[in-house]
Parts: sequence; structure tokens; C-alpha cells
Amino acid sequence: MTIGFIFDLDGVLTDTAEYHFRSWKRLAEELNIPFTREDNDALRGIDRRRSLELLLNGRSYPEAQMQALMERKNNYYLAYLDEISPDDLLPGVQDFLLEAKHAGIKLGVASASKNARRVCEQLQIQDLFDVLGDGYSVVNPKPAPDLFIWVAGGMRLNPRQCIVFEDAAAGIDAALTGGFWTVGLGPAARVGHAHRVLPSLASAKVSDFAIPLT
Ligand code: B16
Ligand code: MG
Repeated sequence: MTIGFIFDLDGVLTDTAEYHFRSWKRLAEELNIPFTREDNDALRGIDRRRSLELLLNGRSYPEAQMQALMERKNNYYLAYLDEISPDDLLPGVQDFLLEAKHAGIKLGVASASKNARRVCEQLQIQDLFDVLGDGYSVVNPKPAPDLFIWVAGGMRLNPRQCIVFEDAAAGIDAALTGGFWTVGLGPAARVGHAHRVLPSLASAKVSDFAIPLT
């Protein structure tokens, strides 16, 4: 049976959360809004627009200013991306991707980030993927299932033929709603509703996922 693995990017293949944090923090300081690392944790896997709304915490701005604030944060973030290299792949990721590719498994990325393609290029993994879904691919962000369905469709697979690897609660919600098998990476308090939970991909073997995760 052809199967596919679909990976979230930030928190699964690499950890860009620190750069997102520093960029949001700088914006928050300019706006005189308190913003902590704990606040940033709530933005895990959340798209840029919703992240800004959460940071503003009920403050409202005209649409043009919202756009300008998102652009300003993104410019801060873009300045960090040059620093990303293959060394920034999370432990075990490179071996896991190569093992899966070698086994004939289709590989996809499903990231909320509009910068996902650039990050994959910096990590030098973009050629491993059959489909790369990012923040431009669908209208409705996670927890809507649309992005995972878009990626699976691009791989010519049904959701039940695919396993989604995610670190965010919203991502697991999205994949479950779409009918995918799910592997949650991180604490059970966050991703315990996935079919299977692992701390990370550090010691994962592709053969562990050869059968459906019932
Ligand atoms: P951008 P993922 C997400 O990546 C990040 O976890 C989240 O913090 C970020 O706000 C979102 O991408 C959008 O990123 O501003 O670059 O479009 O986990 O979905 O790979
Ligand atoms: Mg993530």
C-alpha cells in the first residue's frame, strides 16, 4: 500500500519558534504590550494573523495597520532565516526522512508558515518532498483540515493512507478532523489526543509506522 508521511515544519522538522518569539517580542515591545515566552507557546502552529490577534489581546487596529504590523514582524523574522542551516534539523529528522524516502513513502510538508519553502531550502530538505503545503496553499488555517487534505491530494493519497506528524494541538485537531492518522510530538498535555504520542522524532524508526495506528 502506498502511504504518505505529512510533516508540520516548526516544532517537528526544525525549531523556528525561537525566531518567531524574538520577532513577536520586538514588535510587542514597540507597542508596549507585555509578551512572554509562555505567551509565545500559545502561538505554536497558529498562523500569522491569528498570532497577531492573540498578541494584541483584544486591542483593535484598522486593517491597514494590522497588515503593517504583520509585515513588520515578518521582516524581523526574515532577518533570522539566513542563519538557518542543515544543522538546525531537529535530532533524528534527517535519518527519518531519508529512511522513509528510501522505503518509497511519499513525503509532504504542511506548515502554517508563509516562509516554509524558504526554511526548507535553508535546511536543504526541499528536494525530499513530493508536496510542500504552506501558508499560501489554502484559505482556512489549522485547526481546519484543509492544508493536510491539500497536501494529501497533491500526493494522490486519501487521508487514511497518510500519517501526520504534528507538535501543535491545533495541528492534531486539524488532522483528526480530516481523517488522518496522527502522531503527536511533545507532551501529552499538548498532543495527547493524537493516535500516538512521541517526545520527538529522535529515535523514531519508519518501520514503527508501517501499519495503521489503530
Ligand atoms: P509565518 P508550523 C507556524 O509554523 C509557527 O509554528 C507559528 O508560530 C507561525 O506563526 C506560523 O507558522 C506562521 O508563520 O509568519 O512564517 O507565515 O508549525 O505550521 O510549521
Ligand atoms: Mg508546528
